[in-house]
Amino acid sequence: MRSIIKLSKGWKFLKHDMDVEAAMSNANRGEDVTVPHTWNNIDGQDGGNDYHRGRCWYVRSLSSEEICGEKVFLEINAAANISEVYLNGKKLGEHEGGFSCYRIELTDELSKENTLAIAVSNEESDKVYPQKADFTFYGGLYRDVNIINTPKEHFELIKDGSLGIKVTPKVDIGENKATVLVETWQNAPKVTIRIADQQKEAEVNNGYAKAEFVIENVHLWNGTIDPYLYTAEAVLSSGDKISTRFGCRTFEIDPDKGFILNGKVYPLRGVSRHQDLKGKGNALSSEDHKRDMDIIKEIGANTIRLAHYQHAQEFYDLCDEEGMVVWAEIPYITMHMSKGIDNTLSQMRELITQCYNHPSIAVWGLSNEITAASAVNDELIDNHRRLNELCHDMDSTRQTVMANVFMLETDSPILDVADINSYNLYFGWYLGDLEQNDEFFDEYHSKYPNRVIGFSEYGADANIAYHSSSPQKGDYTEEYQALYHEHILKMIDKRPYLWATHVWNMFDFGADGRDEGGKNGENQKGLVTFDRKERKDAFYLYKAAWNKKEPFVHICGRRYINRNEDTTEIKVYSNQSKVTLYMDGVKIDEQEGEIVFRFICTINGTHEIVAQSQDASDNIEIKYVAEPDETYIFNKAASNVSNWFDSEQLDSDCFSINDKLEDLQAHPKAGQVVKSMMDKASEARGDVAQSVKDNPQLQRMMGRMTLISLLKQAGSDEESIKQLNRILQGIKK
Ligand code: GCB
Repeated sequence: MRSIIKLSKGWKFLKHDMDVEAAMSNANRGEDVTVPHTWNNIDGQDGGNDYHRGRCWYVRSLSSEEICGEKVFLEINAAANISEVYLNGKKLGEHEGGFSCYRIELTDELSKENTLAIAVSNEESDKVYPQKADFTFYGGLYRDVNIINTPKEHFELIKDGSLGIKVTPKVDIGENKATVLVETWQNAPKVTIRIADQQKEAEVNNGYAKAEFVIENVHLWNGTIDPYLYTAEAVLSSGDKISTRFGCRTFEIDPDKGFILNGKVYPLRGVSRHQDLKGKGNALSSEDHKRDMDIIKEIGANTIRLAHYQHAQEFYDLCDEEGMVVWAEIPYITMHMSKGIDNTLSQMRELITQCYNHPSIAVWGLSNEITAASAVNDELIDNHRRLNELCHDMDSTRQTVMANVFMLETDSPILDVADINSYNLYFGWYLGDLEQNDEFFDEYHSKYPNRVIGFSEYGADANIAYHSSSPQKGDYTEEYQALYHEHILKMIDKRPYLWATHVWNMFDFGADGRDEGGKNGENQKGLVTFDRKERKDAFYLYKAAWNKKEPFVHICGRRYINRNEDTTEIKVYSNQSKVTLYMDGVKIDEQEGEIVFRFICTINGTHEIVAQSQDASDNIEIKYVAEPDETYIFNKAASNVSNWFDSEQLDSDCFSINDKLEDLQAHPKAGQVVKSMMDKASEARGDVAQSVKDNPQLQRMMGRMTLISLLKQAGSDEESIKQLNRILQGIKK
């Protein structure tokens, strides 16, 4: 029999680097912690990019009840980022990579008294990914640590964190049957393998065995419609037994039709997820994972990009159970490291070994925005080729993909490596206009009609404290985020060839390097806040479009209470076809439509607004105020500039900051002014400015933006903007 014992209590934590002897002798002075644990749950979320990145220790003794098997293994489900395991002071192993499971056999080293000491480090490294990315690299033993006791004859546990069992279903949709290959690894001569009501005995050769089964009248794993799961089980005569779930389905991806599940077009529309939570970091409980899944189900998504690394097994399990189609990936992100090639390969090997049986996973992601801070050269392409081959060698059933940064030229040779492609675009947020998203995909699709393309990231930050009736890019209001997503939702709808689309991000997440939008340490592109307590308006936009099951109406702007205007727009998102609006009990209007319903109300005091459809209703309170509520404005300077600019009389024969960069650059004098301004900015911004200079795509895009929008984006101060405008007004067009 196998027993799995969770080592959650009894750990002493030492937040200092030291050798193993010192860790063991100082353990009693350590802090009592329970695992899952991270030491960055607070400092990794408060901004300043100054969270503790070091080598720390977890020490714990093992009781004789815990180590009761003929063979004893330690299972670490994640140790971020690099870890070393010591038993009674002797080093038994180490692991590079903070997101996958690994196991170490303890049997031969066990004594009467046993002390386990694990050093875990999230220090900077030039060979283990991730090192440069927009999220906090929480350090710690942040997933379960277990002891696995087995009989002498047992299934494989060590190699790349193997499950000991691999299941490959091949489905014939026309014949309505599946051929299922089950492979197992063990140190026994024979194995019994079962699926459904069938059982086979298999001989073991060199530790390897296999059996093939045919399932007639196969019950398909059919996405969110019917995510049916089978179980495969393997047993040894020693009593060691393992099981895994699997699903029978076919995935195809077509350049025109997009994603096809079990022979039917099945547009993948969903969200990305990071594995962290306000106050807890990445040390999540099962309830936390479950709640995330419930929220993703509520929005009606049918796909999740599990970014930017391997997630907890229990989350992939939830995806299997709920029918989510998953994009799984390794943290090969932002910047290639010459010394990190082996690490990309080992993280991919572990990801595929450990996640292979999940029916939800459709694609393996090779990298994310890897050309953001690295040149496309032979080494980068070669690293991707090796990853791509590894994926295909290990898994002949799934395709590979990359998530590319917007400034990567679409004719770059790196786009030929993965089977299919995807771009992360933020037009309408960081740079450019919303319509540029549409144009990008139209151009791509007409230029490369035979290539599969998807939209792997898009989003806009919103702080739920900020509000506006005239939302604008960069204002961090809940209203701009909602408008942004309204545009993208329509854009996606008109382009069914997009094989998958993923909102960045389902939840706000920890990015200690960020201090912006009125919050420190958070990326606020989530449709839901970091603590999961508030769903932003944009959440309901998608819910209205995707969730067909639960009738609802949602009135936007429930946090935008104080309104400095006599007439105000009330916007309702709903999956119903008719919505009636009432103010203070009086019917204002009734509208038929889809998803977005807009009403105008005249206000003069405090009002109760009610939206009603046949099966649902919602209500909010708003108030007329004589002065704008300053707490709703993030960037007061930028809003001052806008107010000033609106009231300024501009000489339209002369240039101004309202002109597009490319028009200014084309004029000898105005071009000179802009160039000297940009050179100054370059000096101040180093890296970023250099990559803008070297990038024709980015330059073209900036050329189409007005100078004022670029200045606002760059956070220029009010006085310099005004001064620049005065200079440009002195130059005749
Ligand atoms: C990206 C990255 C993601 C960031 C996101 C952002 O393209 O892939 O890791 O968090 O942009 O919000 O800037």
